[in-house]
Amino acid sequence: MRANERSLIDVERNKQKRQIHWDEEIYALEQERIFSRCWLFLAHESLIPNPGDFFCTYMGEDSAIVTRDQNNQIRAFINSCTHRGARVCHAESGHTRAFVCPYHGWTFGIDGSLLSVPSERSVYGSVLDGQRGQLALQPVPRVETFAGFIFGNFDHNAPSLREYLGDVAWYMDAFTARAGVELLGPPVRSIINCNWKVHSENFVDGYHVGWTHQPALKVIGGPMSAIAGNARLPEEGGIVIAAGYGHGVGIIWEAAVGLHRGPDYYQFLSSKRPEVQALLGEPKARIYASHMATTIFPNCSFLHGTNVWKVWMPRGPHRTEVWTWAMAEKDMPDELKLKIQKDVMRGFGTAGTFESDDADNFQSVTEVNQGYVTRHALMDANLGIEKDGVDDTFPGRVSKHIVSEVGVRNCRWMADTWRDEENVGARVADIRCQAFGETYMLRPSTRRGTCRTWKLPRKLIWRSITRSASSITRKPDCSVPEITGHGSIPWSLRTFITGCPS
Ligand code: UNU
Ligand code: FES
Ligand code: FE
Repeated sequence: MRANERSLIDVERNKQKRQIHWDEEIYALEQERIFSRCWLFLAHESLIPNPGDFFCTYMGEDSAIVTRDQNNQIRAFINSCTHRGARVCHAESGHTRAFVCPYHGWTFGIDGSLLSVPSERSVYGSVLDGQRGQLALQPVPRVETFAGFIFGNFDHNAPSLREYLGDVAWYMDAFTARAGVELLGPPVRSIINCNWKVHSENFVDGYHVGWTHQPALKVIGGPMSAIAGNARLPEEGGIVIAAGYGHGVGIIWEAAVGLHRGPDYYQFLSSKRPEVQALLGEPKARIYASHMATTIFPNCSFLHGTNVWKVWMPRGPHRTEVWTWAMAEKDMPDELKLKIQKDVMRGFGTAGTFESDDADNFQSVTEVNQGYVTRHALMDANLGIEKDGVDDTFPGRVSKHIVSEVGVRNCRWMADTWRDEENVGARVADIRCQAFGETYMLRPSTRRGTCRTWKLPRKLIWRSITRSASSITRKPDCSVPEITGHGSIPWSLRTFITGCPS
């Protein structure tokens, strides 16, 4: 396939070929060029609080183990034995002194080092002596954290996590900088029959919220119900931000508590807002009281206010595994954390109200492309194009309207990766630096109100929209119960959430 940027993305008219949601070849390129060199969310420090704790996840389709070693250092490895390649750790998470490979018993330390090889002297003699280092579990070369969120990157030359997060970090301060946050685990897991991009894009799509979730919004009531059916989409109701490297943020002002019932979350936020104001100033204090939907490209999204943290894991072009945690501020009372956990699972767990609405759309915009003619047609991402601009206070390319596809138009990352195809023969590292360099330079430096970005050609990648039923399939091998009990979640609630018989 010619993964030709021009043939897949019309940057002048903000159109994208629907093939990007269907074709195997594009998916293979995404694994190579996006998931093997972008920063990928792995875990949160709160999920592995003690030395010896580990959490298993995926980076693209690569199985990975995140650990806290004996020196309290966070590390990540490929979850595959350096002997014959078997999966070393089969648990989802837990606490251990070592990982013993089930195949032949090679044993690795919590820091990835090769600790022992059964019958080594008699079967290997001294052959392995010089290769101990090489035979450690393959490390993920870059592991960095922001606000306790652990990210990994396979690319030695990638910019720092902080630089990669860019303006998203500025927005995340609003709820992470005061007391810090934690993820309440274990996550619920499901598989949705859709392309992974549909998810990450949907979380910067405020347009669907009122329409797709109309019934749920009406049932729940509260400030967010004003947008039910998109009956009112007041211009001053929010802003949408393209935040560099493909990230996007959507804010609905003063609506943080929108999807929670009862007064306790509202009371908590109100009582802490002055602290946020004193620490970070008014713009971030206002964000703290607002609802904020964000995608950190390419594999995670969160909802501040609704307390949702999700990771998207590609499982082939037409399938995505989704893990959902509740996110809480560390100093919330336990009862509030439990309430948040219930609210999150009711709305965004496997069988959640919002989740079901969304999953129907996700599946639909993927599977409709099975049709040959459909697949070669276009999607449109022009919503809000006339309002793309800058703001003196809020960084990024800001659309001053409650809904906009500015975050979708911003996703030029994949355009860069596709362009690489035309540089075949150049060293991979050069290609990658070029892509990063260009993306980075095109990021607006808007904090001082200067922005050239919107004069540049608008690059765009994807877009999604609309619905059908029963598109969530429970992961067949449903989650094994936690043994070490990292999460504060009681077993009965976990059973309710996952639907796993105990
Ligand atoms: O963008 C979203 N996914 C979202 C925004 C969901 C609920 C409320 C607001
Ligand atoms: Fe792990 Fe052989 S594959 S010990
Ligand atoms: Fe939604």
